[in-house]
Amino acid sequence: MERNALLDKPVTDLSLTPNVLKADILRHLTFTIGKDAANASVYDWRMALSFAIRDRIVEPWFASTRRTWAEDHKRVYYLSMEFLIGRILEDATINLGLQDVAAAAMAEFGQDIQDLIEDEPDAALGNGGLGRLAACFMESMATLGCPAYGYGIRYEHGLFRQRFEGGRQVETPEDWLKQTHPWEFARPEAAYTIGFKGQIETRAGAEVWVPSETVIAEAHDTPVVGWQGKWANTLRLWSAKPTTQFDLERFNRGDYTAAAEPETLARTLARVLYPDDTTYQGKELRLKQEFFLTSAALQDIIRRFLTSHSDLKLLPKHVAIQMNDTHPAIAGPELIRLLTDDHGIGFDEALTIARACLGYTNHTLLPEALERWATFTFGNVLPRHMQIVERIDSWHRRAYPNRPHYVGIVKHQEVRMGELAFIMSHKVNGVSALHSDLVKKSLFPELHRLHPGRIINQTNGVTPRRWLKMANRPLAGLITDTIGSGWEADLDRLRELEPHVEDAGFRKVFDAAKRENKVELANWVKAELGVSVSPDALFDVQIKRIHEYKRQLLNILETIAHWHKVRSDPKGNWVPRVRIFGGKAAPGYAVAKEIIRLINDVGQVINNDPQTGDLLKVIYPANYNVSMAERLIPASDLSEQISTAGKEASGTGNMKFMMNGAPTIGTLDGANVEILHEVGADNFFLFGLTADEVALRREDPDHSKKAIEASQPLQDVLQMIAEGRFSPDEPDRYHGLVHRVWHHDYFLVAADFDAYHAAQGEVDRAYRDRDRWLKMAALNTARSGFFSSDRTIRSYMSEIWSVKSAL
Ligand code: 26V
Repeated sequence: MERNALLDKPVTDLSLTPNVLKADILRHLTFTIGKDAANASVYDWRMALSFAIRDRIVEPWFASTRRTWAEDHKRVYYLSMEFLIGRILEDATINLGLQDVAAAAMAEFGQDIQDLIEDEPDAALGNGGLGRLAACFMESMATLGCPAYGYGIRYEHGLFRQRFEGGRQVETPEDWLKQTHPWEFARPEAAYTIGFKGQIETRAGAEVWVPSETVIAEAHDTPVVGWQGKWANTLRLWSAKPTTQFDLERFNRGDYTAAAEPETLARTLARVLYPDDTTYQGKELRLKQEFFLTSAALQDIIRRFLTSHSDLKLLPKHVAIQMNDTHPAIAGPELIRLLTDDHGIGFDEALTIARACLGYTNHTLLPEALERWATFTFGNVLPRHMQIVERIDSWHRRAYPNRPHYVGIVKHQEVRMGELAFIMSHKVNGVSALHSDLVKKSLFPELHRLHPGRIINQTNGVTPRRWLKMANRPLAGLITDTIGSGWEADLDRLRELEPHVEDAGFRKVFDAAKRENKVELANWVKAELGVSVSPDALFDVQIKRIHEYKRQLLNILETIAHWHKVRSDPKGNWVPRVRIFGGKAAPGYAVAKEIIRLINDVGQVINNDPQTGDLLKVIYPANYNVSMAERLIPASDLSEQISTAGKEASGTGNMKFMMNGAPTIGTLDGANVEILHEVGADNFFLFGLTADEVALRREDPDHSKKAIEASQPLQDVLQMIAEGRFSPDEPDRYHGLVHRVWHHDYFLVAADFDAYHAAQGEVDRAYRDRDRWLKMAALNTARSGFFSSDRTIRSYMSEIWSVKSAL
């Protein structure tokens, strides 16, 4: 298509000098914030800078939207209950290429831009991997010029804040919207009514849903700008408003609580992010949140489609909808409902249209995290959808007469959201090679047989703009000095570093870059925790949600074994280590909380042991979040990815460490398998049972007892914990925990202990050989190109969405 030159012409000039930007900042400080430079606080300056930067995004944003309309591009709609964005200011500034100009402008106002950057609270609208992946995908879609909208919920409170009291996790509400959030635009005109409960009535032969509760979903748009500002997409988050402000009639009748019901529902709906990604609980409010997001998104999608088209049969040609896990899986029935009940299309045709639009990504195999709703709850909250789900299920049963009787969407009075999402999608994907294989073999074996080719793999990735360019300036600078610029959007080019790895001069600078990050982290640890750590020590880091399957317990047990060994020979040639932990436990997950307490208790003892001193420290800063990851990962020497094989769907932190030159100690799980493949066995510390061996080992009811009896170091460690060495004020604090390792060790901590201990010994040996270590570290960076989320998104675009770049 011929490009209209006007579309590409920016209204304002993006090429900026510090003086132009300075004028803009001052204008915003004065007229938007209403402050005088003489008494502006860091917050005021951050607001002024953020608005000045935001102005620069609006241009590519409008241009992108105009071009999408003018060229009638197919659009991607990414539906996700979580977007774990983190801070926005620095990311946007870097993608616009304004970091130096902005720093210079702020310096002239006497402000250190770093202070402003760190003043911004994280947008923490997610729990962990799944939400952070959605944020990386948004950035990559913008970078690649893939016309896309992210749809989510504008939670008033993001993931809780974590504190430690006596080593125990204490949660407090997160409050990111207390201050002005300068990145969004409220769109009160983009509002939809969302219904719940009520009855189905038959009117003129047609079924009509008459909800008894309603709320309004109101849009808030955040532009997401890609690398070099060439394209920008929209993250549209919905907040809830009451349909009727107040029911005066009911109030006058004395029914005060009922009068306030619409307001109460609206106030609770988007109030808080569910913080438990471990165990699924059939909570009605969660189902309402899921429907709220999904219905608002689908109404918005159809409205936009009908602005320029009239035949809804053509929807799949113009619209691709991705369901991020089953959380928005109500999209299948809701799309059918809108097409049939509101637009008069027949059921079979509506089902065909819906399935051609929808794709489903599975992110977990853990049975306890799989969503299924009691038909009672589901039918009560969404009575019309219950009918449609049953109709989909019986259609599928008839269409596939070979379907075994035990397979289906509605079974044992439950609606299984995985099966629903599968049947309503044209493509189902796992998030790493191993995981996708297990999705076929163990999660949906029968559906896979009935629909061969529907399940595909899309190995996760992370955005190198945030996780390398922004988070690790020293290394990013070295990369650009060595291979030139352009790698940021073409990460396979990091391979060009490989020949330099043999160059001692290059290794020296690589080492210096890592050290600079480590010194900075050491200073931060001192300031935050009051613990001194040496930047010459090996920084060994495990940061992720606390889960039994991720095995932070294995890590801390091995830490104790190591401590025990060092104490027995304090003059030995030990590699000094700092074992760093970070992560939150779901508030109701007692076992995970016990592990947190143990790590902190062990840290107390080890960090105050004069015999081991600088040789071993245990550091666990509270409230791990995206910003903390950006600080820790570039300063890491060793990446801990030690989940029980078969349990971690992919992992994405593992990729960030690799990019930042930290070799992995890990099991053959999730994307570790592909990291090992890319980096080579010489540059990866592999240990532990494979997924198949795990399954076999579990058949022996005494596997943990046998493993412990065969391992003196593990016996000693468990003995020390059981005796109260780390809880002298309450010696039996960990009796339960020790008992579980002996007798109920589902995640095979004991079975993998010796192999992990040995692999840690390998790490020490490799670290002592400076040249060997630096080569390993640099090769990890050089071979990490595959893990750019640009590669992942290109693959979704061609294999699932059939969307072309608009650039
Ligand atoms: C589950 C649930 C259950 C219902 C209540 C709310 C809720 C919220 C979150 C989740 C977790 C979904 C699974 C998840 O986060 N999976 C992670 O996805 C990452 C991105 O694909 C992947 O790297 C991690 O290995 C995987 O654990």
